[in-house]
Amino acid sequence: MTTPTPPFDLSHIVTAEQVVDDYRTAFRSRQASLIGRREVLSGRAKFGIFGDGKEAAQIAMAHAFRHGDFRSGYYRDQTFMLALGEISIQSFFAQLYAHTDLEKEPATGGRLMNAHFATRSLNPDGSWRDLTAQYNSASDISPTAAQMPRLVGLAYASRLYREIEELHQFAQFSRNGDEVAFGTIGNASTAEGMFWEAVNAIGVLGAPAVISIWDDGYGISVPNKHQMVKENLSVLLSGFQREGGAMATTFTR
Ligand SMILES: Cc1ncc(C[n+]2csc(CCOP(=O)(O)OP(=O)(O)O)c2C)c(N)n1
Ligand SMILES: [Mg+2]
Repeated sequence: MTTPTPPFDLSHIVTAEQVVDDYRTAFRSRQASLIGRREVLSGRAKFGIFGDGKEAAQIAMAHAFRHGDFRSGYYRDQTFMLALGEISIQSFFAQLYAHTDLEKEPATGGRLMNAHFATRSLNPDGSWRDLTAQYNSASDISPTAAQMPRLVGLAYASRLYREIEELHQFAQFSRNGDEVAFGTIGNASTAEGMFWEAVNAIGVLGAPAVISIWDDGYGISVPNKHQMVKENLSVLLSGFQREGGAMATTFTR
């Protein structure tokens, strides 16, 4: 039996085991979406919102995310959180059923709607955890786009940790600024002013952030054409691109 030769040998980048593992995560996440939606529509859970359709992009994002990095995102990020191991299928459904036991639903103890993610920065005794040794997610909040100003703050903090020597003593918060803040937002929410202010501020400040827009063409039932001047967000954002490598502020990593 001969082994078929692939057109590109990617084995130095990704192993077959990793591909299968990623597929398993995506498949489990999709099933959680389908089963969760059924639970809501049949009245067994009060409200639900799910992340189907974004599995592949979020698995790729999880591969780039490192310990010490921060997420400031919204309710579509279940696959990303699953891929990081920061939620489980069990805790995802515990949140859907508003389970108040923090052991079962560690993000919010059933206080928030489902798919509102968060990691803990404090130990039970109130002391700080070492945030550089864990994946961090700020706590999701309900107003759409409200995660964006916080993304600016998280990213700008890393830049300050790079440049201000006195901050280096706080080694449990930052590895001398060598982190990235990852933001996620829905297409319709980019119609809000906070989004554009955040994109502009991140560029001006030279703050290390990555923004992913999950564009499904709709905000609830309203199509993009009723919310955005141009339906293609990449076209709208292209004006922010750096020209000739010039930035308002420069820094070195
Ligand atoms: C400030 C604010 N206005 C309205 C809402 C109600 N709301 C919740 S989700 C949503 C649609 C968001 O659409 P989009 O940003 O495209 O995200 P998607 O759910 O499509 O991924 C709206 C209007 C809200 N949560 N906050
Ligand atoms: Mg949308």
